[in-house]
Amino acid sequence: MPANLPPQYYELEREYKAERDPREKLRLAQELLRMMPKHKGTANLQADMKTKISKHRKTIEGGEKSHGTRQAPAHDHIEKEGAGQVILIGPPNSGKSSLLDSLSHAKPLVADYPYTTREPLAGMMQYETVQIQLIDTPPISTESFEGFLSSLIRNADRVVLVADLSTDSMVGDLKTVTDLLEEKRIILKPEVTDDPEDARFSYKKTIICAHKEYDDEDGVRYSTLKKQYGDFVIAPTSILDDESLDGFRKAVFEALDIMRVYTKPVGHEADFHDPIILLIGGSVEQAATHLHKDFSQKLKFAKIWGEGKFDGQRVQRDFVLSDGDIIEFHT
Ligand SMILES: Nc1nc2c(ncn2[C@@H]2O[C@H](COP(=O)(O)OP(=O)(O)OP(=O)(O)O)[C@@H](O)[C@H]2O)c(=O)[nH]1
Ligand SMILES: [Mg+2]
Repeated sequence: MPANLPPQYYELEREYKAERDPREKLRLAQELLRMMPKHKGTANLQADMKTKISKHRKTIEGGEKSHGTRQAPAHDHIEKEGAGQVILIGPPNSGKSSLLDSLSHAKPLVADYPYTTREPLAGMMQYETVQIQLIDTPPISTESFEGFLSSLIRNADRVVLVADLSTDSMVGDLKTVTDLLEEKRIILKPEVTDDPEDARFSYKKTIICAHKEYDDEDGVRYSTLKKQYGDFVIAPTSILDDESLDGFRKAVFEALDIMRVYTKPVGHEADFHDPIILLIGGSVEQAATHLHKDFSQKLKFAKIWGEGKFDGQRVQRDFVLSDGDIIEFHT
């Protein structure tokens, strides 16, 4: 029985064979298996690919666990922390490290020459009551594209593309970044859906940071950016302007499409320090499950305080919550 594989399969298989990064190789192998039509004619191929997937997994785990020998730290994966992981990417010298420096306690190297950052660095950014993880990265240009960047970007919840408003090469530099990402099958989009247009690509929800805004005399470059990237959320920033940095925090939070729900034990005040983070549209049941799986089963009803509700309004488990709601569970 012929395998009857689609042409995209062979295209992806070529990329798979050429790929050197083990995580990316694993991802491509999984994608190839997914693309394979599932019938008798592909049974051997399927088995073969499953073995390869298992081998790639072992290589990655082996690399992570290997002790005794000193290994370079793996840069292609950063453990997620906080309410979301957001990666700062962009052309050389655009101000990615300065942003992380101004928005977190991390201490990245900042310098007035390009190619300063060689390794990714994470820091936590506070936005009101939540912590969001930011990752600073090495620059992307025709001269340099670190192999680990693709995995880091794919794994992040959101992307911030940092545009440098102090330079005339802004538009060209950004295009270089998006072109190089496309070669790695990563597409930056203002909005993404659960249903990818083309399964071979990774579509990443992105906002644009219009950085060094004070160096854009008469706002010409900002207008150009607006024209070229009008569908994206654009946050103008400068490390010299705290208000602009607050605007950036808010834009990043909103881009994550998450909300905060505060819990209130019966007879006590609400706890505003450690909100439950849910995706927008989350229900009372999801909030309960977030606390504990069993807890949701025991739940009889909840009382809610928040905008557009009566204080202490009694609601059922399928009630959809909003950002900032206070919830009191009754079991
Ligand atoms: N005027 C102005 N300069 C800034 C701003 N933010 C950063 N810079 C300067 O821009 C230069 C580059 O900053 P970095 O933060 O090192 O830039 P980067 O994007 O991390 O650079 P690479 O790691 O080399 O890609 C430094 O001289 C910073 O002081 C800003 O808001 N306004
Ligand atoms: Mg840097």
